[in-house]
Amino acid sequence: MATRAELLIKGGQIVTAAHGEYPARGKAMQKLEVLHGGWVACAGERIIAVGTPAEVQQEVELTPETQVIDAESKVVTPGLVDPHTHLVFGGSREDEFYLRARGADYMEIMAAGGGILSSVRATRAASLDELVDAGRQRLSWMLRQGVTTVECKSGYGLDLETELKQLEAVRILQGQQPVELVPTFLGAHAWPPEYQGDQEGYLKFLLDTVLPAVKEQGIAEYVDVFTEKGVFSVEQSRRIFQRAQELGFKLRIHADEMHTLGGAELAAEMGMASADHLLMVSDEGIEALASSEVVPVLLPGTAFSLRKPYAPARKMLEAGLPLALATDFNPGSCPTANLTLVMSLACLYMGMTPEEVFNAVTINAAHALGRSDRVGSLEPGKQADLVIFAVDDYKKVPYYIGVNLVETVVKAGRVVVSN
Ligand code: IZC
Ligand code: ZN
Repeated sequence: MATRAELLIKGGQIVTAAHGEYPARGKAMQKLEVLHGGWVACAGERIIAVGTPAEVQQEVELTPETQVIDAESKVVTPGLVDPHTHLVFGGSREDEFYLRARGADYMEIMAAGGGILSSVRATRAASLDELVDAGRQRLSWMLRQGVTTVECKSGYGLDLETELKQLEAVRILQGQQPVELVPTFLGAHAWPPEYQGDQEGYLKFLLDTVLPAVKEQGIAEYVDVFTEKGVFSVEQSRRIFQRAQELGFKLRIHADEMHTLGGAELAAEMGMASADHLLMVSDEGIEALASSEVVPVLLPGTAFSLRKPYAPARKMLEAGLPLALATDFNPGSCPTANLTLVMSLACLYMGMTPEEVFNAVTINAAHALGRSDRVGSLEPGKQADLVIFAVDDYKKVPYYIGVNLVETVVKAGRVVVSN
């Protein structure tokens, strides 16, 4: 007997990654499946049918109880996935925004004791409840933009207690609101004030104390390192990643953001899930990524905000790489929670097409978080995470820059935003 549909969405344009191997790589990123006048049926947390009205009616049972959403002349896409954010932090850094607007350099502000260290002071001072409240507000911004899965990094504690407090805030937030959260430990985000002049001491503390404690608590899925000149060298990063891998963590990296350091090569060497930023990636780095399974996560909002050159997306696509896009939402280099704005920036400044950017924020972003089997496309069996945009063509989503076109968001089969 056919499964009863609890929710039926009548498109409109049903837009999703082309069926096939995930992630979409290189040329395949230009393909998007667009079903005009299609329907999507859901039951419980899952999608149970996608197709023409006739196909869906044949496959599922529609009853008077089925909730119907009319999305005719609208666009229906998978819930968007943001695979790189620093969601949980105390305070904010609008003072630095003034400085940067007048030309101050992000890394110079950090070297002078501001930047990340300013957020470390505020995060250490914040209570768990304050972090949870701030995080919940930011997640509501994201959800209203159609984002249903978000990666969240720690890295504003740089001591055991505060790193765990941030990750605990993520765990609490998971139970308080609908966005699915993917926790990442980023204890190697900066050198803490207590260890100035004793880098070896902090590395030992991370390897011997903090990483095992984070593992023990089962509170993070990934380990990330800010591999950058003046922060963690490639050699220091490799040691942290090796220990993390031994403990069973999956890996992601801040790679080649301000300088060409070889973070991309390290990601390929260690089989990381993602290599993020890549503004300054070398040709060798691109080659190394091309012979790996690493997903490059590009963050054009950061290049925009820091007025830096954009990552060479077209070169990477020509090399056959599977690009994802993320906001990099954080209090310093990129205080935007708007993933659709990032899609516009990717089109305008990295030469990506609307088809490529949709793949980058859905199936490829899901793959970068190890979730492409569950989310990131509209297919029977996948979680019912969907967005309805109030435009008649998906190309208009990146085209209307910075305008929130989201009308409805469905998370795991439940309507969670209705504008
Ligand atoms: O707080 O500035 N780049 N980490 C590496 C950041 C930016 C976050 C911040
Ligand atoms: Zn980051």
